[in-house]
Amino acid sequence: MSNVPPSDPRAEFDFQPLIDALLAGDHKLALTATQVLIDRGCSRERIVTEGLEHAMSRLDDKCTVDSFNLLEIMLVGRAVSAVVHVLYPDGYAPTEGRATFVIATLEGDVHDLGKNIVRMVLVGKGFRVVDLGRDCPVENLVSAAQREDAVAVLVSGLISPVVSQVRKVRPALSAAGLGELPVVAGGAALKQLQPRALDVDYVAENAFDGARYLERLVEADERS
Ligand code: B12
Repeated sequence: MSNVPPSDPRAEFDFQPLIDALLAGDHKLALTATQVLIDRGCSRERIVTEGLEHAMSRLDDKCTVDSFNLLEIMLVGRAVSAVVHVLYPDGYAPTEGRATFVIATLEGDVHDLGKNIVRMVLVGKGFRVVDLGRDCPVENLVSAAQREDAVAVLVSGLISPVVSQVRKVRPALSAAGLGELPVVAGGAALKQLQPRALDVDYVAENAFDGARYLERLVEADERS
């Protein structure tokens, strides 16, 4: 550890014990390592981006179309979910939020760890988030946006084939009379693309970047 005070965003933390525990799929050890980071003053944001995301990116070669180690990846996924639960426990946020978002991983894509983090970060900021889960048809996303009076629609995408689903969101919203509703995308397969290529308003680098964009959006809406 450096001498920089822990509250300083430049403070140095050792994320390796957390990354190693996650990659070993050892959720108990991962929780211990997370607690050490929290006790030393590390922010949730850095635990997610420098711990969880970093560990998951190292799993690339175990989860390709050719090679696929389901058990190992699921154990890591369970450890990630356990850490997320500690960072954002149930009841962490008010039930009545200041604005509502709907979020989903679209049809054909079953990845949901990133989406779940986005939901918890937004709930933690006091927003109401309606989570439609994974493998969600575009029609369900649009009808939920209408029913819940959402102020933005959020989509998460981890596999390339889901890009074509994302491109259907805006036309489907327009057909339902919600063409002005902002659409925000995120996740490994989508963040490589420009908003225009996906026909969305914003492509987030990570959950926190997306949350900052949405906060600015809601604040501008509240002022007008
Ligand atoms: C874990 C994992 C799985 C798990 C998923 C478990 C789960 N419940 O999610 C399982 C084992 C089920 C799985 C399955 C498959 N997987 Co997989 N998987 C991964 C892996 C290793 C990690 C993904 C992850 O959870 N990352 C951690 C999270 C926290 O990161 P994230 O999702 O990016 O989210 C962060 C940000 O992007 C952001 N974010 C995410 N969404 C959104 C949305 C909004 C609105 C905002 C604001 C922000 C935001 O917030 C998060 C926190 O900051 C990736 C490799 C990788 N590097 O991504 C491959 C990967 C995504 N999988 C891949 C593949 C090929 C598959 C399979 C097709 C394999 C197969 N042979 O069947 C299947 C998919 C089946 C399907 N139809 O969906 C490929 C996709 C390649 C491609 N471009 O298409 C990858 C990239 C691996 C690779 N290098 O080839 N997988």
